[in-house]
Amino acid sequence: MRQLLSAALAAALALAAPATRAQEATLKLVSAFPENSNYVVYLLEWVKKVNAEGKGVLQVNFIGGPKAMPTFEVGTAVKNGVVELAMNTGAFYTNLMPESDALKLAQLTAAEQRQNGAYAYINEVWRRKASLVYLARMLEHTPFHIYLTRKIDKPDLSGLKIRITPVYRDFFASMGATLIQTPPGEVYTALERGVVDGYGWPIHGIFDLNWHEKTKFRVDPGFYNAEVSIIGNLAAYEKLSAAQRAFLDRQALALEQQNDHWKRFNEAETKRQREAGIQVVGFDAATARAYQDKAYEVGWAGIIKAAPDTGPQLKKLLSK
Ligand code: 173
Repeated sequence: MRQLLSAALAAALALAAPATRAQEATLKLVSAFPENSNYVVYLLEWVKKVNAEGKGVLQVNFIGGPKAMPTFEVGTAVKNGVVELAMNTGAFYTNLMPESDALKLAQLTAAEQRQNGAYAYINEVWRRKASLVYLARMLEHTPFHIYLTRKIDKPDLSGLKIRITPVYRDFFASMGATLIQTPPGEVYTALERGVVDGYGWPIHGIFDLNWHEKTKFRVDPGFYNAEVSIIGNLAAYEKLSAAQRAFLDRQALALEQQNDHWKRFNEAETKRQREAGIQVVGFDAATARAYQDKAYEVGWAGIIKAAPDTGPQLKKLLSK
């Protein structure tokens, strides 16, 4: 009798246990941006929603940010399947494929990119070159700016040491800056020690890591279209069941469809900078126009030089 019971129990477990386990997939997620950035706060809201709606189907396990995995290593970790998902930006994984940094040059919204074939092309290139799936753009409607500890009166950065990532390299070099690359987590220390006289960053987020304490000026206008996206490991994505993949695609799309959030946040952050005493350095209309044109001109030239095979098509699909 005891034997019979345990055989029945074993059979029941063999049927039930693997079935429930196979139904629910868990994907590890890391952030290339600091743990205390507004991007992570925003991301964790999404993770909470995904896990509530994905019970029995798919769960996302947030591992951490640069404390768990250095910013510039996240792309490789996703490519190799060490983690399945990341919140990342193209500038942080140009080691895998230089054209990842082209997403900042988009003049179309993420929704328009899904309609005109840009999203499909990005996915084709990301898969082929880096074994990545490009799931959703979670940041847009957001320009980058130059922030400074010293004033300038024309678009000339000669004699200034400026913190960069690949986002700003060609543009700031064209204005004569001395370039110092750091991940976001090292900007405060670089400012504090006088290693840099300024930095590139979006219109929002300078309060997250207290950079406002060291920032005296913001240069207007802004330039480009800051990009943060959810990328995934291709093999892990393909291993999901059709239902799990559809669920993940749907959750990623829903995140992308919330991007008007950034318009409101950017307005609030601009106001907060003003209230914190950060002064705006502006140019006359013609100079401002030339400044922005130059940003795109050298930006695309850099992409096309580094990726002559895909750069021209990306430019065609992402430009107005
Ligand atoms: O670190 C950076 O300045 C950077 O490249 C970036 C990209 C997207 C959003 C915020 C920062």
